[in-house]
Amino acid sequence: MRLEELELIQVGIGDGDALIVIDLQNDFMPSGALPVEGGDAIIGPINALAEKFHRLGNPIIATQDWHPPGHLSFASSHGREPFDRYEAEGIGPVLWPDHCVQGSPGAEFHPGFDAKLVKVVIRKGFRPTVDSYSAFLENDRRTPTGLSGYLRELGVKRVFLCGLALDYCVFFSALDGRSLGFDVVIPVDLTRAIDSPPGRLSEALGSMVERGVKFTSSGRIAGPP
Ligand code: VGL
Ligand code: ZN
Repeated sequence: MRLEELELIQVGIGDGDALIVIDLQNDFMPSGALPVEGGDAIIGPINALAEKFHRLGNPIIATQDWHPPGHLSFASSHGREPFDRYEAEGIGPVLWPDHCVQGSPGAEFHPGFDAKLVKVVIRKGFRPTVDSYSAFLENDRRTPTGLSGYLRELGVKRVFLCGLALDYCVFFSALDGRSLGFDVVIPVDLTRAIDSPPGRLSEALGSMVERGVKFTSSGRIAGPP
């Protein structure tokens, strides 16, 4: 499935909606360690959407990939090359360049991201041997980040997911969000994909559609007057 084939819905922000901004960090920007093409182009439009949520009093949550040095998802930890295929419990399907190392400039939010509107930052991927793509569950598929409990306590029923990368962290967050009982909407123009290994993005889009994830665009989201 291709991005152009997605059905995009019209949607209004209402009670029970939260915005989750995934991994808008320097290392995922075009000049970063794990560059996502066009990753910087979505920052301004994400700020604009966050402003709408903020004005309506709806919560905004951000995630931050936050790895210790020598994390097992790094190719360098295995003497391998970035993007080599590698599958192990909690790691894979490919190995990554060293990225988002705790406290490093690459792990910081892009300076253009308006992080002052964010209520809670969920840091993930800090256990040395387990990766964490999803905002909800680590890659062992068992350990919660605490986000679903937080959202439930706020009365959140539907999450809008944007940020990086569409075929990894946004993808797993979307599927886990569905499994945990949330409606999930992705404004596709506010995301970008890694698409490695090849075909990854189209597979991810197919799985998300199958699981009832809805897609929209920033222009189709009605905000406050
Ligand atoms: C991500 C690969 C490795 C992401 C994080 O944010 O999508 N991808 N770590
Ligand atoms: Zn990572």
